[in-house]
Amino acid sequence: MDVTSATAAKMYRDIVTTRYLEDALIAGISGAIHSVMRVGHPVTGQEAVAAGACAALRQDDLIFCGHRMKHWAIAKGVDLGALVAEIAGKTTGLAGGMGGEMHNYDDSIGYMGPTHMVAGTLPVAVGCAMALKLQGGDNIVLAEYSDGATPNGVWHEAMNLASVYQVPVLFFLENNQYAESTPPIYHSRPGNFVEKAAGYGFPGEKVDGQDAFAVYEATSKTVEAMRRERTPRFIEAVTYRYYGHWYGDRTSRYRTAEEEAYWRGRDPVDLCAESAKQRGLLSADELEQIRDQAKRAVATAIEFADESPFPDLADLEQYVIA
Ligand SMILES: Cc1ncc(C[n+]2csc(CCOP(=O)(O)OP(=O)(O)O)c2C)c(N)n1
Ligand SMILES: [Mg+2]
Repeated sequence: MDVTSATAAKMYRDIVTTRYLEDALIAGISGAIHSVMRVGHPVTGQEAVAAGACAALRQDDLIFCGHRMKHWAIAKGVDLGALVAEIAGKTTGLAGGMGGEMHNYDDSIGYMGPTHMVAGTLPVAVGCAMALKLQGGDNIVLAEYSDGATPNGVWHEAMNLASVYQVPVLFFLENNQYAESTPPIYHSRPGNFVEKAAGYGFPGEKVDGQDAFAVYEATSKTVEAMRRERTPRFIEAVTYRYYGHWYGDRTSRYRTAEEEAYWRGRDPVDLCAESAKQRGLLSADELEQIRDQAKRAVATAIEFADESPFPDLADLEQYVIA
């Protein structure tokens, strides 16, 4: 499949933007933001999964994601300032500062967001896919989740319903190989997720989640078929979470230094840059330009969030509906 320079540039921009934003959040360069987001979930190491998948989508395709969400939000095209402001609990955030990292969306670009409940978005994604099928267009729903979602009852129900109704939902497993400190071997048999999805009648494949081009190519092919056939599909992208489950988690309690070093040696930023150069799509200068722009965009977004106000105490009941 031919990849254009514009697609390569978008993937690289999304990957480095996510990396710089996460680096900044982890370093706590912003006091206001850092004080609020300590409970958050770092996405570093997993950037190419979202960048590759979203590059294969259109704006009118919908995505749902799990709690580890920043790379998905960025790759689907949310306003970076509004994303950071939401993480910081500011009124200018995607959800007015009321939702934080785990409750936010921007339906104008098809970013339907996460929830805090593992696997919680999956039945909603199936319902949306059903609506899209009834509306008669060719857009699709991508429902991202990680390995820890697969033993949940609601995952099985959602897979089953999508299969029974044959709706255009792409179950997209971002296998970062841990649910908190638990690897899949302890919670999921068989360990082969493609086989597991096939049990529900989903055609699927496994891709290298560190390689944005591989993810893009697999997702493009899959989505193309879904646009024609209006049926469910499955993709597993294998990736790795560089940091702990949350910012304060110490991975040395459950992972080896050798394992971490192996995965850091397959860094999605470097792999994307190398592929883009080797394929003749982006020059070293162009890659550097993209990195500079991304650094500036992250700095501007953080400044915007820092300067934005927190909600008033009086706003507390505004969104309470029961
Ligand atoms: C239904 C439910 N059960 C348990 C939790 C607590 N919890 C939060 S994140 C998490 C691990 C999820 O692992 P995975 O789905 O692999 O996502 P990852 O953190 O790797 O992105 C758990 C058990 C929860 N939020 N929701
Ligand atoms: Mg996981």
